[in-house]
Amino acid sequence: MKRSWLIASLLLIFLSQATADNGYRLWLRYDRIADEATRGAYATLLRSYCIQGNSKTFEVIRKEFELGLPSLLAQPVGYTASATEASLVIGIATDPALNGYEELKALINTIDNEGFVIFSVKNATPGKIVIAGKTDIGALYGAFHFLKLLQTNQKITNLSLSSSPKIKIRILNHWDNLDRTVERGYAGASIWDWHKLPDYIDTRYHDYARANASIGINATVLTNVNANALVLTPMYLEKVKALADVFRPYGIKVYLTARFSAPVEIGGLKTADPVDADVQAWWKNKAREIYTYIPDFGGFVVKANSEGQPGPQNYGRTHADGANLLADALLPYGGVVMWRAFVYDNKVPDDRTKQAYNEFKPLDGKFKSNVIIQVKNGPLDFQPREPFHPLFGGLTKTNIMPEFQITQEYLGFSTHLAYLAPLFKECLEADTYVKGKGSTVANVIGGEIFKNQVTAFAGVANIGSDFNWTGHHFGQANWYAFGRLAWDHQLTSEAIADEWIRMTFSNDATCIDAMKSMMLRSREMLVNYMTPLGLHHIMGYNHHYGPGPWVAGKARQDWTSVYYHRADSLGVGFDRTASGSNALEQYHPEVRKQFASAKVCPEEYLLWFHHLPWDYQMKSGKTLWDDLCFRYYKAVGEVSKMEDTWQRIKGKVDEDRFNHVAAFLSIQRKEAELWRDACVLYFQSFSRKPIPPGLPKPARSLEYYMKLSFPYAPGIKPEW
Ligand code: GCW
Repeated sequence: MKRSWLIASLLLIFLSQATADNGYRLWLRYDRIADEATRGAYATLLRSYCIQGNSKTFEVIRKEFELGLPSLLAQPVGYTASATEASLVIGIATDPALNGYEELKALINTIDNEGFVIFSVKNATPGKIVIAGKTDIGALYGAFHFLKLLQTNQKITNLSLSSSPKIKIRILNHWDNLDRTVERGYAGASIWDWHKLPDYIDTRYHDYARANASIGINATVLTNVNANALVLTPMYLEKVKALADVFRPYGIKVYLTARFSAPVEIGGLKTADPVDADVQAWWKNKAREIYTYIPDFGGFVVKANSEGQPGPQNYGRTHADGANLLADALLPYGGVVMWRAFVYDNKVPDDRTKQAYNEFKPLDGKFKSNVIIQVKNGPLDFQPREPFHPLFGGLTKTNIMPEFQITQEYLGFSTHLAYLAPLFKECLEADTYVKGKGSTVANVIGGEIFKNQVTAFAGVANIGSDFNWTGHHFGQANWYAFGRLAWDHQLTSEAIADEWIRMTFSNDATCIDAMKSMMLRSREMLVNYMTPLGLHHIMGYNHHYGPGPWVAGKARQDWTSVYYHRADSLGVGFDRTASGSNALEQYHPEVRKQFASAKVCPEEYLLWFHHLPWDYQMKSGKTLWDDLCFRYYKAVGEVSKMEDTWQRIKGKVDEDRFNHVAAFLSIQRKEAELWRDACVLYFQSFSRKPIPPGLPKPARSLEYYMKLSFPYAPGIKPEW
C-alpha cells in the first residue's frame, strides 16, 4: 500500500513537471480551489450530482462535471441517479423530477430556449442546488455558469439566478483557408485539419467546442470570407459534416463562406448572375445538398464585390439581388445569409469610409427576412479606434449585425497585450440616436429598436494551432470577452476581466489587481503608441505589421497611409466634416453635433474628423504637435510599467506562462518604441517642430525606419 502511494506521488511529481503549463486549458482549468475555507464550504454542499436527461448534450454536461467537480474540490463528488438524493441536480425544466420546485416555476418563465436558471432549494439541509434550462443546451450553459461560480470562488448558497442571451446568433468567423493558412492569423496554422477530416477527429475540435459553449458562442464560420468555392463540393462537405457532428452537442451550428462565383467555378455554369434561372437552381440544389449532410446548417457568410471577391455587381446587379439569391436557397431550411457590408472600391472617387453606407443605404428594406447585413464596428477597417459605423442606425428596415475583429490585425498581432472588451463596448454603447437618445448600437443590433427578425454578433477569431490557442496568453481574454459580450453586452469590461483572470490564472487578490490594471488600460495605451488622436491606417503595407505612415504611391490610394493622415506642412488629419469628405453627414444630426467642430470633438477622434494645424491648441494647453509627441512617449512608458506590474506577480503565476507573457511584453515594448520613434520622426518631417523638451530623441533616423522590411510577417493575405 505504502509503496503504491509512493509510486503514485512520484508519478504525479513527474507529470506535473513534464507537462508545462502551456495554456491549452484556457479558462476551463478546474485546478483545485486554493482557498481552503471556500473549498471546504463547496465540498460540504456538493456531495453528489444527478444528471436528469439523456442526450449527447447531457453527456457533455456529465463529462464536464466529472472533470470539473472533483478536481476543483479535490475530493470525489459522486454521481447518483436519484434527483431526490443528489445535492446538485441538472435537467430540463419540464422533467418530472424537477416538477416540485416552486423556485423553478418562478424563474423558468424569465428565460428563452438557450437560457438557464440556477437556484438553491429552500430549506434543504445541508443544501441542494438545481440547474435547469428549457432545453439541454440551456442546461449546458447553466452547467458552465455553475462551474464558473466555483472557479471564481463565488458564494453558492441562496442562489436564485437566471440568464438568457441578448443576441440569437453568437458567431466566430474563422478566416481559415483550406491549406491551413489563416488570413490575419497569428497563432499558428488553422485548427481545421482538412486533409485528415473526416476520418481523424482531433480532440482539439471537442475542446474548441467546449470553450465556445462555456461562453455561449453558438455558431462558427469555418472558412475565410476570401472564399474558396471548393468547400461547397461533396469532398469538403463530408469534412464539414464531421465537424458539425462534433459541435452539435455543444449547441454550435456550422456556417460556411460562399464564393459568389461558385456556380461557375464548381458548377460548370457560364455565369453566376443572380437573375439567371440556372444560377438560382444551382444554389437551391446546393443548399438542399448541404442540408442532407448537415441538417442544422446555419447558412452562408458572403464577402462580395470587395477586395477582388466576385459578387452581383460583376453582372450589374445589386448587393440585395446577390444576398436574396442565397437567402431564397436557404429559406426552406431555416438558413441565414450574413452579407458583409465591407465594400469599397478605389475607383470610386469618395472617402473610403463612406462607401459602405452609400452602397447599402439605398437598398434598405430590399433584403429578404433571412438576410442580415454584417457590418464592421467602424467604417474603415478594425483600427485601434474608429467611430461606430454609420450603417448602425442607418439601416432601419434591414437586419444588421456587428463584426468585431478578435484577431489583432491592426493591434500588434498576437504579441501585444491589448484587452479588447473596451473596444467592443465603445462601439456597442455608442448612441446612434436613430430613435432618439438611447438608440445605442447594442440596442439596434439586439433588435430592441427595429424588432429585427434575426440578431447576430460576429467576431473574427484569433484562434490557431498554438498550444495556447491564441498566441498570447492574454489573447484568450479577447475570445472570452467576445463570447461574454455577445451573450450580454451590458457586462462591464472589468467584470469580464475579473472572471477571466480568476478562471485562467488565479483568485489571488494581488494577481487579480495587477492583471486587471494591465488589461483595462492596455487598449488605450496601444491606441496612443500606434494611432493617437484619431489617426488611422498608418501601419505597414499589406502585412499591416509595425508603423508605415510613409506608405504612399501604391496601385490603390485607399491602401496607402498618406491617404488617411493627410499630413502636410500645415497640419494633419482627415477632414470628414462638411468642408471635407462630409462622411459626418451619414450620421444622425445629434451624432454629427458631437464631432462637427474640432472644439467639441472628443480628442480621441480629432484627426479622424478634422485636419488641424500643427499648432492647434489642445485641451491640455499644448499644441497639437506637442500633444501628439507626449502621447506617443507616455504610452511607451506605460508598456514599461506594465512589464513592472507583471514582474511584481512573479511566483504567483506558473513559471511557463509567466515567462511567456514576460517575453511578449518585452516584444511589445520594443515594438511600441518602434511605432513611437518612426511616427514622431515621420510627422516631424511635416511639422518641422522640435520634439518637446524632456522627451528623448529617437535613436535612429527616419530613413532607418522607412527601410525596415518584414517580408515574412505572419497572417499576410497569400495573394497580395
Ligand atoms: O482588414 C482587411 C484585411 C483583409 C480582410 C478584409 C475583410 C478577409 O486586411 O485581410 O480579408 O479586411 O474583412 O474582408
